Amino acid sequence: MPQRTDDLRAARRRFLGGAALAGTAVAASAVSRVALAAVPEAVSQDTAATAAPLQPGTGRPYNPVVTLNGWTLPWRMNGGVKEFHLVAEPVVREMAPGMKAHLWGYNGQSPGPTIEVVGGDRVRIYVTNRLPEHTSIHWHGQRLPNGMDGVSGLTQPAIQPGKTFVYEFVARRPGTFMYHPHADEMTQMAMGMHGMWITHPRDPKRTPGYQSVQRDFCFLLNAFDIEPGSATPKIMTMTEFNLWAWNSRVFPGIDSLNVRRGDRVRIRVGNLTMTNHPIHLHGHEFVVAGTDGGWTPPGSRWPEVTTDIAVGQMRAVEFVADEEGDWAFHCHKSHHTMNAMGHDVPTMIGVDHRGIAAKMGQLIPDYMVMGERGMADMAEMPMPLPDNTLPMMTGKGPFGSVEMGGMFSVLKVRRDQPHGDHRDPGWFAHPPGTRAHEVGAPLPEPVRQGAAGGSVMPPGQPPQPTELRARKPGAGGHAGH
Ligand SMILES: [Cu+2]
Repeated sequence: MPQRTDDLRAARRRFLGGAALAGTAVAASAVSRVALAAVPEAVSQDTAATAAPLQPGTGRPYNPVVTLNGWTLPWRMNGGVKEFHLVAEPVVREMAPGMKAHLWGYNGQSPGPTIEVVGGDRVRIYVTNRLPEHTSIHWHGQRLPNGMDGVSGLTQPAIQPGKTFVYEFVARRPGTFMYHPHADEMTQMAMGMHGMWITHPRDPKRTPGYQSVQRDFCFLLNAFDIEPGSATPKIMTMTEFNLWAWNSRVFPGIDSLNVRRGDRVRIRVGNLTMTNHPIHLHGHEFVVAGTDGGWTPPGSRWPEVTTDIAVGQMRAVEFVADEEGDWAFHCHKSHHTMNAMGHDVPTMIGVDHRGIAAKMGQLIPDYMVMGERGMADMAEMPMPLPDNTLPMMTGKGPFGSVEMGGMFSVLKVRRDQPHGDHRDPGWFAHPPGTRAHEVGAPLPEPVRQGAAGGSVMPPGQPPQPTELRARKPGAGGHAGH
């Protein structure tokens, strides 16, 4: 049937062209009846850049999210149903410039694309398995028919390699969700298989707890154990991960969050690592406006600058970005703002290494002394690294190295950032007199506490003899003899 094949090809070209060129979903009218009967084309992404928000061209309107170092999956409307096609497959993910990981993901990247729908949408998701083993997808947090919950063995047979399954349900509850396999979870999640799902409110004004924002960001917390010099995660690792990532990116590979001063900002974070992450924002207070269960009643919120996100949880924090500048935004576990390196390095602060390096150098030409003044030298050290390995702390800021890796980014607040523009405005120019700087004046002698006592341990007290008084059981309260 040459005619039918040509129709299909043309429809596919239109579908792909619309998605790739205009960055918008394709109108259902552009796709022929024949093509609609087929499984929709799977759109793939080949870059880890933050895609511009995908403005909905079809279906109910909504304000799209920005997925940090990610993208939103285009869909097609088919008889009033929103149709998506996810492909589970091995991917190569650049975690930061200079380091690529061999992961498993969806549609070319890890994490998979964000899925954005509107409350009340009927959603049909085709899932094709191009992995070497079976899989399934669980729609974490959703209200849906039990048989669509995606737990292989429990609610459905697993999707075997080469097979395509279809899930269909109505997105009932607005909020922030995730998706991930519920088949060989340990392997597939450790390899980077997960994604975000946003259900926008159908009627924002009548959704309790929901407030419209100018900027709506989302990302997942994930973690990998990839040995320096290699590219594939060790899937048996339970606690000793060495790459703490946001959307399978590590600083300085994580894009900044760029907003206009005065914008109301929402940041949605989902945690699919094996530990909790206290996420901390500088310069502003936020409230937790959304959790796994939906939008929180405004009366239950309190201001925070750090919120802990437990394993399997989602949090949506909101604030008004009313302070200009480059504000650090990071996990507050200090080891989570570092990249891969041996974690068995002894603490050497205060150890005098003079002479050691020269002696060792006669035996081991590349020997270098690490950490006797702290570990900050590591950021500057011209140390030979194995191929495909990031330095432990690598970021470059306008005033020198930013001694971090891992779960770290920057909230950039600018008065002249155009509305709706997500491009990086560059580094902040501090107004004169508003930046910490070196003092040139001579230092006075430090004032010491003069007298012994108070909080100072009195020196030179001779040890006092200790008298031991034993009490015999049942001795009627008499002291020992
Ligand atoms: Cu953390």
